Amino acid sequence: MDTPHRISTSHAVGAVAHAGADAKSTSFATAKKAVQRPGAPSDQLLKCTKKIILLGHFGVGKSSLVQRFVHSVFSAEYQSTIGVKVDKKLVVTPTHEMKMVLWDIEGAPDQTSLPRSYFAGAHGILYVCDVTRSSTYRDLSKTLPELVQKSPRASIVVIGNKMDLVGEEQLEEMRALENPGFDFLSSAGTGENVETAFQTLARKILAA
Ligand SMILES: Nc1nc2c(ncn2[C@@H]2O[C@H](COP(=O)(O)OP(=O)(O)OP(=O)(O)O)[C@@H](O)[C@H]2O)c(=O)[nH]1
Ligand SMILES: [Mg+2]
Repeated sequence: MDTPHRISTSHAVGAVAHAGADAKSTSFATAKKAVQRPGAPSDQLLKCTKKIILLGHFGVGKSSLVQRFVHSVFSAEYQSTIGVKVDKKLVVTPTHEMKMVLWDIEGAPDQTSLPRSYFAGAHGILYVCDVTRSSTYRDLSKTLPELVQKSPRASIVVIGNKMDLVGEEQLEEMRALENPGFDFLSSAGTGENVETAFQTLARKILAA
């Protein structure tokens, strides 16, 4: 499996696959070719269903990202998730029509404390950090291997969410860093890179 917390060129393909809220994508990866629409007519696309789990500390924006991605809405109100909330969304890639079953899981600073059932059968992990709180990404180099151990077959995308809350200068600094190792910066608030992150995860899963 790809080293999950590094930016790879495969992200660049996913980074521009969907027009929409984040059409002006600012993915970390340098997107060279715009793939605007899937290659095959929808009736020729292979159908699949994949379990995606959203993980990360409390309040980093997991539920907000799901709300933005599935329902195109955002609320500034914080309602902490208890347990897990499941939602669904169809994602179209050039070859597949993927039904993503999204498990929006309660926040936890220590992912190893979560029930094994959350991880069971997961094909993809969206690991969410909050760029305004370093405590949510400080331990990434320890956390990611733990996730791989718990879910060895899952593809992982790491995002630094709430990019709308930090200035451009700070964003540039974060982009230049090897660490913390975000694949994308995103904002559930504005929608920036939300579609991109899920598209990239879909493609990573299909390529695994
Ligand atoms: N400005 C801004 N606020 C955000 C963003 N994403 C989430 N928030 C806010 O952050 C707070 C927490 O968001 P949630 O989506 O509930 O976070 P969560 O990770 O699901 O939290 P838990 O369920 O407790 O783990 C809410 O007040 C959201 O409105 C973002 O991209 N930008
Ligand atoms: Mg939540």
